[in-house]
Amino acid sequence: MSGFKPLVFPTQAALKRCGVQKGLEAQPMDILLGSPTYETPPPKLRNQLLETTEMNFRNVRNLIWVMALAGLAIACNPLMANERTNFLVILADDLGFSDPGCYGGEIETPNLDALAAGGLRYTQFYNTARCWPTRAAVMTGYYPQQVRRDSMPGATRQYGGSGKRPEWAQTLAEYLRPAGYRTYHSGKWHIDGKPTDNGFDLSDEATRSPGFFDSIRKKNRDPKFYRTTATAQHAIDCLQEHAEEHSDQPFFHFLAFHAPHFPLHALPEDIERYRDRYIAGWEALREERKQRQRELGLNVGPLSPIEQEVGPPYAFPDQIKVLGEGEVTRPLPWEELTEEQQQFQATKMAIHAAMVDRMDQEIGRVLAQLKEMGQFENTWICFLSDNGASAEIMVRGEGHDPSASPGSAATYLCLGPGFSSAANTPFRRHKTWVHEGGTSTPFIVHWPEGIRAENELRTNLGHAIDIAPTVLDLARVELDETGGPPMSGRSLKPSFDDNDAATHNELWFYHEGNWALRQGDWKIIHSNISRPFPWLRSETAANESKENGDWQLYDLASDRAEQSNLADKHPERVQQMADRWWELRDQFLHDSMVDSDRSRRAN
Ligand SMILES: [Ca+2]
Repeated sequence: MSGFKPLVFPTQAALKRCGVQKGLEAQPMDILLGSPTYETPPPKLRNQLLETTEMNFRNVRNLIWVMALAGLAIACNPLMANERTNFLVILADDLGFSDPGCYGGEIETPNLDALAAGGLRYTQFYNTARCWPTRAAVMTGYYPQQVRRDSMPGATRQYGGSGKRPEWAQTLAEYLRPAGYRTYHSGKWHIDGKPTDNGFDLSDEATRSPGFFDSIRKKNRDPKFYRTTATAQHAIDCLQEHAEEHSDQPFFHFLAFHAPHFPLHALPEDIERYRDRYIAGWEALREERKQRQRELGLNVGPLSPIEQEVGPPYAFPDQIKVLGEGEVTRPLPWEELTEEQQQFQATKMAIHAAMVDRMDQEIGRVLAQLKEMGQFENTWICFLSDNGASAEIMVRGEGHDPSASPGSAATYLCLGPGFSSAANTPFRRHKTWVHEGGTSTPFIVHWPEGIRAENELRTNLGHAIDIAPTVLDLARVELDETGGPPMSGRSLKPSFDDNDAATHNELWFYHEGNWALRQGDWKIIHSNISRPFPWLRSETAANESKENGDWQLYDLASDRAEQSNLADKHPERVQQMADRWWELRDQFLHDSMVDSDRSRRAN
């Protein structure tokens, strides 16, 4: 790690603390002009600098005022260092594209909606379709296959959930800590190694339980424990300690909720608020969400038809028997379900909604802490999900007691393919698959100090790999990439104020036999409906070859529902994109084999 340049400049919040409020909007950059202390102003101020320069100071009186204000800013802000941008990356687990209210959901998410209203919502932002690969992407800026955190055809080393990153694949925290940042992690990790061995000062990763409640088998069970609340509380504790003991440093916080991943566990009072909400069924909910997306102007394409033949990606027939007559493994027409099945399915969706609702409430508590610290405006906040909503159905952990209240600690329920289809509205398929339903995520960005736009949509292509380079760009940390390949992600900064700013033109996908490449609006995809033997997946991936590629081609500009296969119409394009998929696979395979001697544990 070398060459990082932490820079220091006054912010509007700093000036407000000094009582300099009036007139600031008109001339904040004048302050910077008058001071030799500051090397690079933040984007909002930089634009105003250009405007001010063109004005060329109409008169000397103006200049004197400017110099005086600059002196005041320095004099009353001795701790300029803590005005460097903070970062809060909030990651949800198995949340569907349309679950938050600001993406069309009926679930109450006022805190996420407020972040969207004060910032940006991206409508073409992607994850990797699965938990651990997305986390690796977020934390390193690389596709997970480059850093051995997901399998790919031809990969013979240990990849996937138990793969160990190459030495050069540092985490964001490992970049930021030597640059002066305090680094915090709260919640789920699912990356190789421990957070505190990978650049984080504090983490609660060790506090595990089989579900969202304390273990029912524990003697001294804490009946009040709820994981989502505990995760947020850890984040708040970290921030409070930061304010008390490290306020001269900026911070990076990775807040990774387990919600709303299975088991569906929620607090009774939260479930109660949604208990009767979903009895009209998944088709009705999809139509409702689609209509709300139209009203929000999201422009994410038509509603894809439900795929009745697509059920859970892994088959556990014996486990499903335990769940009783209410469970169904296919998203059948709602009217064909028995009354018992309808009630059971609607209850599961109510628990899912309650989990999302509670997560939003807890996000609100964390945001309130930031506001109390005076850091809300100066913290770059983003929110996303690690994959689409899940069609999986299984019973793990401490098992399922059919006589227990649904959503309580003794139950083990999963959302399943019916209401997962609704959670992913309007897209096709679910977590694990690389169709739009598996890989599309809400992406909310909020940063009043650096982004002028409020309540705006962004259609720029983006991916979880972009978060690390964006954060490092805003933190002004220069990358030392001598030990490994360049990051695949790109800084999203140009898109903050410009919906036409170039980001990616190309995104690559692979997960468990599901392949895709997006180039502009074109997407090729090749996929399997079901892989009932997940324990074979590494061997299966290693043996997959070009000959297996039965590609479909979609034009996402008009067909984000992935319904009209144009492969026969454009065979040359399919061939060119398939070749490109393999070219990138070759590169990623090469990258993953590169080991370097660079010490990544320098700090
Ligand atoms: Ca997940």
